[in-house]
Amino acid sequence: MIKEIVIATTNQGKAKEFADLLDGIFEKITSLNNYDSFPNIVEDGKTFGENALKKARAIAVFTKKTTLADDSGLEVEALGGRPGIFSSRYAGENAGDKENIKKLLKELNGITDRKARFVCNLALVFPGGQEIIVEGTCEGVILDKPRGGGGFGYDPVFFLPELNKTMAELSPQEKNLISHRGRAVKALIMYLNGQKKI
Ligand code: ITT
Repeated sequence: MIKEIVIATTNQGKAKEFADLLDGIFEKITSLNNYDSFPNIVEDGKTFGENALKKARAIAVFTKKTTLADDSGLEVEALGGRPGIFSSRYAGENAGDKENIKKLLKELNGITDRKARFVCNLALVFPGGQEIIVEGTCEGVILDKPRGGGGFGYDPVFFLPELNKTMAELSPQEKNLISHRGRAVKALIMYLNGQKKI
């Protein structure tokens, strides 16, 4: 079994979720927040999978350690799948979560079809070169104002009708059980355990 894994992210929200999701599976879990410097990776892929693989490959070469990268985002049906791969920079290159949410709500103003889904692609790259990609999704609807203080990103406006809560109103454990990231991690663990071939 793999002992140590580097999560190729600087996003604190993601890093925290991975620390919980992978606890007990790997002995040591670090992220780019543990490194003083690392290569700058331009996310110029056309899909979540391409971007995840690009991040994982670059950081695996840099660290020489097994590396997991997440590329994820929000796809809104009425917006033709936007913001999609541009979710983190939807309102601009240096935009924060609040600005991105504000832009999303403005674009959806007056639109009744609020269906959306979160998508997460994970790329696991081993120092020897083996690569695994898995995907997880989570369906919901976009509210017209934020609710809840948990999670990160678009969580306060992502409503889960079956739970009658936004993603930001779930505990970290509840979010990990049903989220796109939680589902992708489950698929990855199944693959690593040899239960599923890709
Ligand atoms: P890294 O590339 O360093 O991992 P990033 O935040 O730039 O960090 P992405 O390019 O994958 O990562 O963008 C993902 C964005 O999608 C993220 O910034 C959020 O806006 C949104 N997102 C992804 N997962 C989310 C989640 O679980 N809850 C809310 N928003 C999420």
